[in-house]
Amino acid sequence: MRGMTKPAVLAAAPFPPFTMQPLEAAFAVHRLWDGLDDAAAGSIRALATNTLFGRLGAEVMNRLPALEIIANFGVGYDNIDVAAAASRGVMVTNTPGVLDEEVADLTLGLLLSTIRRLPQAERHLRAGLWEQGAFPLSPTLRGRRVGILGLGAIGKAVARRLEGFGVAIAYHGRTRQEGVAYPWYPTALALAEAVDVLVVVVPGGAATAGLVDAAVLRALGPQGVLINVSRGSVVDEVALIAALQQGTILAAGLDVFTREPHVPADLVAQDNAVLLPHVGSGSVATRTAMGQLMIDNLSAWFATGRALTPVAETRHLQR
Ligand code: NAP
Ligand code: 8YV
Repeated sequence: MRGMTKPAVLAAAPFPPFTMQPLEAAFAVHRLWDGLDDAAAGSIRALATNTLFGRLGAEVMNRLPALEIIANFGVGYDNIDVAAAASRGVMVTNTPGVLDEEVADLTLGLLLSTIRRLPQAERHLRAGLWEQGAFPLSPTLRGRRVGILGLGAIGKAVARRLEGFGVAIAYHGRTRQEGVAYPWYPTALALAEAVDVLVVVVPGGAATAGLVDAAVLRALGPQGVLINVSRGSVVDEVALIAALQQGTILAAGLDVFTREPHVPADLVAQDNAVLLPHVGSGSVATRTAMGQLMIDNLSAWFATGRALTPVAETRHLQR
């Protein structure tokens, strides 16, 4: 781009240095958290944002009359009002493909930690309690039936791993998938009735809000284990806390919460919950790949008018 003006990009969130540096090398980057005057706002052609940054709605887009593209650092884009973007002709991109295996690894780690009570066992040792007695025997993954709620890119990577663990697999999505041999259930409730582990990997947003409710938790049953790596909004957190307190289900492993980074004290107090601070994709290698794909989407857009990984709702805006 020597001799050419670099496109103005607004960073809505502070990205890690391994993303910020190449972003600033390629574009004229403005930082939203430093404030944005009207002249700068008028020059912004792209917005780079982060799944964890918070809701990016019409009010922000309205301030940016030259906005062409919003590039998300993350595959889930429930943080972006895509309808508002599409109605303004603004392209939206996300980061599919580069994080599936990492998130699936974490999901299996969380599942095993939750059922075999690994964090609790480690706390037992560190507290010097082993000298006083063995850690209590745990429940088992053996003989369980695992339901995957959302058999998409990450859900399939989870299923591939579960096959190696020799457990039965079933799934629910809005449609039965051609060429998938696992039993399909038409509702989340029907899936929960058929399994005793539910792994939640659907996208967040209005369509899935509260999909795992008190009835689904009841159907999972007293030996049931809930694993959520999708979005906190998918699970009714109040109903989940009650289910953990009352033994309606056995245990839960959660990487995501309704109001991150806040985690309700009643959830933290539960010994039958394993809680992680949204680290599914959180390795240096995978976050670097996500940042690079976000930047590559912007570069491709400015060079060719076509994004690399547009979200479905704005795919028609490819030039
Ligand atoms: P994906 O490939 O789009 O798969 C999503 C799956 O969910 C599809 O199989 C889809 O099947 C199903 N689904 C969508 N809407 C549904 C609904 N209303 N009811 C039931 N099923 C529905 O997405 P992905 O790449 O696997 O990512 C899934 C989500 O994981 C992301 O959106 C994000 O929220 C989350 N995530 C979390 C982390 C983390 O760090 N914890 C990291 C990455 C992603 P149908 O179309 O047949 O319904
Ligand atoms: C990250 C995610 O936590 O991709 C997603 O949807 O939730 C995660 O990969 C996030 O994007 C990092 O900010």
